[in-house]
Amino acid sequence: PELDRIPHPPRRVPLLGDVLDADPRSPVQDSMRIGRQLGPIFRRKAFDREIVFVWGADLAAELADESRFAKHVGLGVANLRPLAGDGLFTAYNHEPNWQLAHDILAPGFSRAAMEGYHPLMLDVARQLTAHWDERSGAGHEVDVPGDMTKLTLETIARTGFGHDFGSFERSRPHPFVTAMVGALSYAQQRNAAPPLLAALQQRGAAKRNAADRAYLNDTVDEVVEARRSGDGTGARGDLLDRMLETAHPETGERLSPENIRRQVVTFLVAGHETTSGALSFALHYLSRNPDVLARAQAEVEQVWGETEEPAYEQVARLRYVRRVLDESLRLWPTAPAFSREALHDTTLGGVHPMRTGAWALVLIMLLHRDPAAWGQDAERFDPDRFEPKAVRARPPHVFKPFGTGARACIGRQFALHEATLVLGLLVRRYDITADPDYELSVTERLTLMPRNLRLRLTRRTPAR
Ligand code: MNH
Repeated sequence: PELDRIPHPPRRVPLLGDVLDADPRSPVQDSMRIGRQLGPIFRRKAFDREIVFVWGADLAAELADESRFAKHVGLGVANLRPLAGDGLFTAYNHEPNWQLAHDILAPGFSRAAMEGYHPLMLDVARQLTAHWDERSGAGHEVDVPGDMTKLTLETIARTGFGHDFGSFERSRPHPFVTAMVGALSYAQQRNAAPPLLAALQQRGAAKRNAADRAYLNDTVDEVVEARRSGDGTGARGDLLDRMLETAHPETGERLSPENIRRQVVTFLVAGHETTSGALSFALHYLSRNPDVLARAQAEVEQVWGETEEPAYEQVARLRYVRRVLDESLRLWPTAPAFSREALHDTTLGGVHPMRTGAWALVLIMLLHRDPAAWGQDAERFDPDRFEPKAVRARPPHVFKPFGTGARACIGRQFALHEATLVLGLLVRRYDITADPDYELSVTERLTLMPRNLRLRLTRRTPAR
C-alpha cells in the first residue's frame, strides 16, 4: 500500500514481476530507459523483490538530508560483503569498524597526504605516456579502458600500499583485475537472480566467484605480508601504514588483521575501477569534441607553460580540464547509483510514506540528466555547465557522482587529482581522434565502463 502511488512498468506479470524488461547485464541502463517513461520515482520488481528508484532532483535532494536518511547497504553493495565485509565501503552504518576505519584513514586523504602521492602519480602517468608514445601515429590505436585501468590500478597500489603490479609490462590485464571484474559482475548478477533458483542454477558462477575472492584475498595477504616483513622503516605513512600502525586518535583502538584485509581489498578495488571509467569517458568526449579538446590543450599550455613535470599545486589550476571531467561524470557517473534508507518514519515528497529502514535507490545517471535541474539540453556534453556561475545557479544536490553525506566517497580528492593530472598530461602530449565508426556502448559491472573504446593519438609539438 505504501508503494501504491509509485508507477511500475506496465508489463508486470505474476511471480516474475518486471523481469521481461530486465537484462542482468545492464540493470542501470534498463532502469534509465524505464525511468524516463515512468518519471522521477518508480519501482521495478524482480521475482519477489521490489525496488524503488528515485531520480527527480527534488526527491533526490530530500534523500540527501542526513537528518532523515542515511546510506543503505543493499543490492550490489550488500552482495560485495562476502569479499569486503565491514570494510569502509560495505560496512553497515552501525558497525563500529566503520567509524574506526574512517577516523584512522581520513588523514590519508588530506591535502598533505595528496601532495605526498603526487610524485608517485606522476611516475605512473609517465609509464602511460611511454606506453602510448609507442602506440601513437598512423595505423595505431590505444585500448582506452584497458590502459586507464592499468594506470589507476598502479596508482592506488603504489601510493596506498607501496605495491607494484607491473601492469604496463603485461599485455593482458593483471589477474587481479580479471578477478575483480568477475567479483563485481557476480555481485551485479545476483540482484537479478530468482532467490531460490539462484542457489541451484548459479553453482558454476558461485564456484568461480569463490575462486575470484580467494585470488583477491591472497593478493591482499601478499601485499600486507611484504610490508610486515619489510625493513621496518614504516616511515612511508601511506594507507597501508595507517591501517597497520595507526591507533585511533581518541580511543587508541586499532584495526584488526581481518578488518585490514577487508580495507586493503576495498581500497584496491574502489580506488581504481571508477577512476578508470571516468578517465575513459572523458577521453571519449574529448575525441568527439575537437573544440573542447583545443580549449583543454590551450589551458594546459597556459597554466603549465614549459614545466616538464607539473607540481602538485599546478594540477588544481586546470579549471577547464576539471570541468571536462565533471561533465563526463555527470553524463556517465561511473558509480551509477547509491541507496538511502529512512532513519525514522517519514514521507518522501510529501506523498510517499516510508517506514524506518525503508530504502530507495538513487539513479545518479538520471538525476544528472534531469531537465528540471540541467535544462532541456541535459543530454548534451558541455563542460561550461561547471563554470562557477552556472554551478551557483543550480539547486544543491543535483550533482552526486561521489555519493552523499557521511558515507560519501573518501577518495574523491584522490580521484580528481589523479584524473586531472593525467588528462592534463595527455591532452598536452597528444591530439586525440575518435574512430568514426565507434558508437559509445557501456558495460556494467556495478560500475560503468565504455565498451571497446579505442582511440587514435598523434604526438603534438612541442611534446612534453
Ligand atoms: Mn569512491 C564511496 C564514487 C574514487 C574509495 N565512492 C563512494 C561512493 C560513491 C563513490 C558514489 C558512495 C557509495 C554509496 O553511497 O554506497 N569513487 C566514486 C567515483 C570515483 C571514486 C565516481 C572516481 C571517479 N573511491 C575512489 C577512490 C577511492 C575510493 C580513488 C580510494 C582511493 N569510495 C571509496 C571508499 C568509499 C567510497 C572507501 C566508502 C566510503 C565510506 O562509506 O565511508
